[in-house]
Amino acid sequence: MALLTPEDLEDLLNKLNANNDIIKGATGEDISQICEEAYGTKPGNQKVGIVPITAGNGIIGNFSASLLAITEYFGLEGFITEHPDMTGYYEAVAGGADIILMADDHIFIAHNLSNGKIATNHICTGVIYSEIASRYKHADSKDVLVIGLGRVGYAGASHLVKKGFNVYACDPNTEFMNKAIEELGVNAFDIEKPRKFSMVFEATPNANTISEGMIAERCLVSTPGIPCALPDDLVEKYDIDLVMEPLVIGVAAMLYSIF
Ligand code: 2YH
Repeated sequence: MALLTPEDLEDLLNKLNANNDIIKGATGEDISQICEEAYGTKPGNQKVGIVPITAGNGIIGNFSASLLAITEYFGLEGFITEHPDMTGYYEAVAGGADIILMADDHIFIAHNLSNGKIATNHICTGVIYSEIASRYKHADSKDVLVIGLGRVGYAGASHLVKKGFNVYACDPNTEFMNKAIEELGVNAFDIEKPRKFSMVFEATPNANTISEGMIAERCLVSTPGIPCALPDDLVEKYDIDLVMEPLVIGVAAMLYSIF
């Protein structure tokens, strides 16, 4: 999985506002409303403790500060612990945190200490980006294309199957592909035989995974992937509603899923 860089996290709330406008135009609802409906929860007066983690590649500049900005954006009080790792965890709990946010290179979790619920960023990101795609108001059918069946893509494909969509999926990894066919019953999308979709959920760490043959005129592409899956010229040519943002939408889903 790609690690975020400090540059990805610059100007985060402006990026969120731009995406929220697109989400609202494309689905009729903004990210808070979609999270509320998807998880059946609302923010309360939870206090969020953010613990920087030094393991592996270490602390990412802007990461904890971004989590604090997101926490506050959704109306919650938060704080970043002075120390990282175990000492920070102790500090967060002793400081009255109801929810702990922390990430190493492999997993990013939100843990609600009051109700015991725990969420991972990869599952929540898959669920919320696929949920956004599935709400496209100009959709021409219940067919959705999922590109990438790693941890995020699989979670999104699973969510869409449960919601009753016809999921077409592709991944160059045949093990991932077979697992999704056997466990979820997705249809294999053959890139040699292109067909056009009005809803696309993309979850790969690669650029240009979306080609002209896959997208309908006027479609919604929902992707947490960095870099962007969609070549710039296609966004204009096909009048695409592109939802793409590095952190806030996934973290919003994590929080709502554990309220
Ligand atoms: O970026 C990551 C991982 N790729 C998981 C994110 C899932 N989209 N982890 C962030 C590491 C943060 C660092 N340990 C810190 O600053 O605390």
